[in-house]
Amino acid sequence: SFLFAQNYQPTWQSLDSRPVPQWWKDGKFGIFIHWGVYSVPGFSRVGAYAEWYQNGLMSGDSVRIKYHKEKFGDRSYYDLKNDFKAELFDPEAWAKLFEASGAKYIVLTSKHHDGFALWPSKEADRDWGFAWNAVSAGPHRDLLGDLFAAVRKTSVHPGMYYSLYEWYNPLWKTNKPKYISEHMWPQMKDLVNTYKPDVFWTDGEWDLSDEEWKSKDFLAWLYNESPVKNSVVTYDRWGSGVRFHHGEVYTPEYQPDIDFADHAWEESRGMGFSYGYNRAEDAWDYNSAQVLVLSLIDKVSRGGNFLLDIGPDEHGKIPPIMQERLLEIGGWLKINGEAIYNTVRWKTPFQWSEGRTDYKPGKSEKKNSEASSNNDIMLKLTVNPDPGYAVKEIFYTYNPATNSLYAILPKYPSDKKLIIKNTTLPAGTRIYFLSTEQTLQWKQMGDNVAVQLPDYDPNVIQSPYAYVLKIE
Ligand code: FUL
Repeated sequence: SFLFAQNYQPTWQSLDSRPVPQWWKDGKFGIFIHWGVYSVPGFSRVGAYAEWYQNGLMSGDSVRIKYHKEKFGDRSYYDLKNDFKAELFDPEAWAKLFEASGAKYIVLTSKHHDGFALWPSKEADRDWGFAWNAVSAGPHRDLLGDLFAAVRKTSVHPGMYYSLYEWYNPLWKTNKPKYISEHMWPQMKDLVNTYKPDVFWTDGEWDLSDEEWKSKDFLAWLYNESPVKNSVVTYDRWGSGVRFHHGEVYTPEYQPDIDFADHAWEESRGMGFSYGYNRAEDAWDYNSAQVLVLSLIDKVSRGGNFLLDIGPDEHGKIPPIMQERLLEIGGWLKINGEAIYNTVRWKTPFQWSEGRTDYKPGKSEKKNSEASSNNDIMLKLTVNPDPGYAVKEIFYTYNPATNSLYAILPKYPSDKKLIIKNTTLPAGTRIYFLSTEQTLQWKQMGDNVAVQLPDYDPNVIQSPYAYVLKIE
């Protein structure tokens, strides 16, 4: 089909008018991958980001400094590149895992704040003055290119993260305009032209303004002229003060309580408390599959996407606990995915539970109030949650193309009754479990719909974590 020439201006008014590509809005679930030299130590105290290891060493973090001394002696952070070998890296296996998880896109760190490039970037080596990319050093392999090639053979869209700033790049330290024009811009264009990412997720923007980064010029180029002008998705990290104000997709980060009713958004977080792999974390620091599934549902019901992070190790292995979580999420999506993909925020994103005896309000929470923040369920889900604590009784999603409403229940009601509030259904509406396709009895009771559920039978309702009713 003929595509009209695009003519976005380098102003937020113009750039913000670009529609978010539909594939991304429909996809809902992506996998973030933080992988680099920081995967060698793979360490921080629990609760801090392991990918900030180098910064910790330089800024006096005693926990990281002690660990480094004991494990690496006098070796510098840069020396650790020699241990980043990725000798077990199997991009085809990764791609298959991603597809099996039900994710529709990935976002790989092409370069994090330490400046190490996962692709053969000549600017990296030139401006650091030594080998500082994955082909000239470490694995001696184009990790980004190889992963993109494998992912392209699946239904998953390849995307990348890119840090604008680099903590200790000599050029950044001495001449920021030169760093931007001779290092950053050429790297960004190289990445887009060579690898044609469907997602370009910038970060590390906060030190300078969007004017200084020339972000709007870059976006105009990306949207008007680049090879991915029709497919690429971008975010809001383009300069200090821009986040949550301009840009395509807003990026809450470990901020489950932030909600945007009228703007595209995607929350990212790790399975535990870090993006980069953190060996200090134990099994109980990881969210359960149920919590991760409920996190996805919670965001999707509010019109958002979920970018769930994994941290491969220096050998190129995705830690099995992360693989397992992804497969568990994929198992749920296989049965219930139609309540997630291609849906939009319904007029009522969720319904609070009423009169729940197991509900224990926390400090910042108000009971059964639409006015309270959205994080009630999430606060408890962040750490070792008891799913019985869920205070959202029903999450809703809606597919406008098929006019189907989905009611997603984190907990099977013990009285087998479900009241869908403030909803009038036409006679002849069918309500059934996605997992069993069993048709259920319902009746209109004033403004509410009462649904009669069958006895709970785990052998029949093969859908752990959350139960989905389709209303069509
Ligand atoms: C942050 C970074 O500083 C973190 O390391 C991580 O990459 C996260 C997604 O963005 O701002």
